[in-house]
Amino acid sequence: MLTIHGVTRSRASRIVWLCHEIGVPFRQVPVIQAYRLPDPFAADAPLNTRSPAFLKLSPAGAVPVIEDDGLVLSESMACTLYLARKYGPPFGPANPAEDGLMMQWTFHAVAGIETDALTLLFLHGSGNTLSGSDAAAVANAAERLVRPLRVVEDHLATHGHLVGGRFTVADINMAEVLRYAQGYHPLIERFPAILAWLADCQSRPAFRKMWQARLAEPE
Ligand SMILES: N[C@@H](CCC(=O)N[C@@H](CS)C(=O)NCC(=O)O)C(=O)O
Repeated sequence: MLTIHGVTRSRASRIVWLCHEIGVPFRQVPVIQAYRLPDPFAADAPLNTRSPAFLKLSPAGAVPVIEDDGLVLSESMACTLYLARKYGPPFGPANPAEDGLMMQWTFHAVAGIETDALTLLFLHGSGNTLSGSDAAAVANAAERLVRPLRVVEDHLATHGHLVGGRFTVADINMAEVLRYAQGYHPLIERFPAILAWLADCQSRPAFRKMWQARLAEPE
């Protein structure tokens, strides 16, 4: 059976969401991020990204990692694209052209959006009043995000979905990254097609099931 290593309050959420969409059963090992623990090396610390047992599986010390039919795979987007290709349409590619487009949108999310979107989440989303340098970091991240989000906005406004006119792994990968910027209203409200599409994506039963599991985990 497919094993997902990583708590749902991590990028494992993308894989869990996709598995619920496809209907593929999985076992989840709740490896937690070391930085969320007071002492990840304590004898009674839960399995975490600095635990020797986990480092054997993932020398980079990051979740998620999956194991499937003897394959050990890290990098969350590699995991979702692998599973999408393995199980095929409707969530995966029907042909090499769709496969290329699914990779294109996934790389656009990871290379062009994720880092700055995480800055918005961690700094603005903390709810703290921002100091001068943090406020500047948020403003700069938001400014850099305008161009890549405009590309997504224009595509969604005319096509409704990212690939193939249907909901696919590309939507999951992009939606999970855009979720980090979703709470930063001065930016996201400039993109109505993205907002409407995100609402649709996040109202899907498979997303909700993943989200419930995430909320059930300790913060
Ligand atoms: N590019 C990687 C990033 C993996 C990553 O940074 N994971 C975080 C959690 S979402 C992590 O494990 N951090 C724990 C640590 O750095 O110790 C991916 O998409 O899988």
